Amino acid sequence: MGKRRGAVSGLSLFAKEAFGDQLLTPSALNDSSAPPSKRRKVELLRSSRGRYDATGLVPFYREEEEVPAELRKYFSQRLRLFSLYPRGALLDPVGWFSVTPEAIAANIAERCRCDTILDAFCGVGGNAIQFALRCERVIALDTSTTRLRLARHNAALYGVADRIEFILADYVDFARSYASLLTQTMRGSGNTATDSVHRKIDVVFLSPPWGGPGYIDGAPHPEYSLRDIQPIPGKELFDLTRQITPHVAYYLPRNVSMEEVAALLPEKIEVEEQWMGNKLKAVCCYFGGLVSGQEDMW
Ligand code: MGP
Repeated sequence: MGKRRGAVSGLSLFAKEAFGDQLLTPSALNDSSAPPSKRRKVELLRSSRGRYDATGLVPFYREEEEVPAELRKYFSQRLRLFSLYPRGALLDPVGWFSVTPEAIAANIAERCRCDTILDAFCGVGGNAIQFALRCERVIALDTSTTRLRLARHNAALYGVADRIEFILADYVDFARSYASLLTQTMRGSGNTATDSVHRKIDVVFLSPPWGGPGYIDGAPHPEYSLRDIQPIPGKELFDLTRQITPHVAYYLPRNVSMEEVAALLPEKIEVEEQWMGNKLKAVCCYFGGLVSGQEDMW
């Protein structure tokens, strides 16, 4: 365990342990009821994507005129979102407004380097791809079949689809099941947090829905409250996650209430501003062994 990188091994059993028969396997993503894929004649691209190709599931925009008005601002940043966008990266509307820009995702992934990381709300895969380039195992959860398929398609463009286990699941349900499994295992074995099951997830990355692009609307600089995080309030989400691992990275709005962030934990927290050029995009809060100077917590 820990901040090492080794050879890729078979992907985890832990999701099966947590969910039992309810686990929706990656094959559930090959949804036959999904719209048929419109295959474009781009043979080189097809061969690199292979079976994960989701072309046709959502539109691939080439020109600004094709893009719905509400998405144009994001389309103009497409190369910052995915540098490989021109090779066919795909985003749905939620992906367009919430994906982490690639350089920021890479910076966060560098901080989170470890064996096994769980991306709790993977969306169209911007973070999971960068984790896969640096960690041994990535488990990516989302409740949207479409977004999981887009994430896997995008991961294939970056050559890392097979390093990520995509799971169609609600993170809150998953985390509750997993936390209860940990408690049972610890009770059964008499062990503490060093228990073997506990070691299976080193870091959890939380990039939850903030309530849409309007999170920053209103008076000049309204403060964003963690209460507005979805699907459950941000403090509850954090407390639940800390039952899985102490090492948490939490991606939050640039206008988040720092008082509320500071109140999450009586221990040291590190808040890193995430800039693109001269624009502050978001903040990432680090906990446990992800905090500089606390590496001994690993
Ligand atoms: P933004 O403020 O909507 O965009 O999102 P931008 O381009 O800074 O807008 P401008 O009009 O202020 O120039 C900034 C960043 O926040 C995006 O790049 C996303 O990474 C992230 N982001 C935005 N939303 C609405 C969400 C969200 O709901 N969840 C998560 N996890 N990230 C989001």
